Amino acid sequence: MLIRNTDRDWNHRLGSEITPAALYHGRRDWMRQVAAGAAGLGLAAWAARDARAQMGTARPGKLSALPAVGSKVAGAVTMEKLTSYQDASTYNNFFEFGTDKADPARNSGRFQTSPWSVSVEGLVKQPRTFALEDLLKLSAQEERTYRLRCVEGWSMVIPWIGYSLAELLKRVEPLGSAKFVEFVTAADSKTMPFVGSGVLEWPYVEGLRLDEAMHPLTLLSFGMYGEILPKQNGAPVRLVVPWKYGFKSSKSLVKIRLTETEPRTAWVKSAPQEYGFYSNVNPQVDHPRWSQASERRIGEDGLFAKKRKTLMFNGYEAQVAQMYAGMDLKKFY
Ligand SMILES: Nc1nc2c(c(=O)[nH]1)N[C@H]1C(S)=C(S)[C@@H](COP(=O)(O)O)O[C@H]1N2
Ligand SMILES: [Mo]
Repeated sequence: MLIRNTDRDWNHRLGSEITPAALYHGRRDWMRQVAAGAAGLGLAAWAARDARAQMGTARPGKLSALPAVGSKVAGAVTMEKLTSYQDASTYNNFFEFGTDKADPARNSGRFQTSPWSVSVEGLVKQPRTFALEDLLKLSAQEERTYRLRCVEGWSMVIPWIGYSLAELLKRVEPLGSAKFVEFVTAADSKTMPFVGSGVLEWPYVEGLRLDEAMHPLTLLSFGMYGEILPKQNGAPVRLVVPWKYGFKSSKSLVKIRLTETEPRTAWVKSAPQEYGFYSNVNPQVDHPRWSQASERRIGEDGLFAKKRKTLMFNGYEAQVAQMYAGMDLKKFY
């Protein structure tokens, strides 16, 4: 998967700034007060956001739809130190905007995220197209701090904002014949410079089994660090599936389709021998070209920083292992 895990990549990050946790939590307290007093969802901020640059320092604006407390979903909170906002918004994979980690922040400025809608279709009783404004209000938003482990061997800890995808799927009433969910993402060659390139087949398509999609940890996310998602992180709405390799977390979603057969995902199409449909984080199953036993946490990449051991299901084993009982995880990787 376009691997560029060279030392060069890591060395330029040595000087990266770390957002002090206290600062972040102070901001959240402030937002809590704002949220308590505000009836709306801060839609003005969405409109204003497009006017700003996306170069890491410019922020997309507040997302005033936070809950009073953290997540109610088991496993959605971790005590681990947060990755800095700066790192999380400038070291990205979003191949529609380029293959370098810095490309998505650099090249996504022209991408339009408003107006936006997501159609939910296929094997459902109530197919429907949701305007972003309606999606935002569909369910109470929670803050969930998840680890995200990229298949390339790095990880981050990010406080996402959103609600379980299950809340949306329940509204459209899946039919008994639905077994999988396909996620189709934006592919606008006018504003996404690598759409049309041979890097992948476009649009970027991912998929989950229906029970995985309905699992409470599977998050439909609109924001991070108390703010609207930056474009490079998948604005205006993306998935976060924390027990799977990062590429399963599709960004800038436009269509969700329930199907009977396993969706043909972009990575399975481009390199089936390297990427399986399941792609659960698994330190015991090597990628054909490298080990998955350990990872580097972004922001801890000093010369003497130790690698961390990668955890089974990225540390979410207690919550998700049951879904794979009896499956040979070496075969269904
Ligand atoms: N549409 C789309 N979604 C995508 C990708 C992509 O190239 N296109 N890259 C994936 C990969 S490989 C990873 S690791 C995560 C990275 O998410 P982040 O940049 O918010 O950390 O997004 C995933 N979602
Ligand atoms: Mo990734």
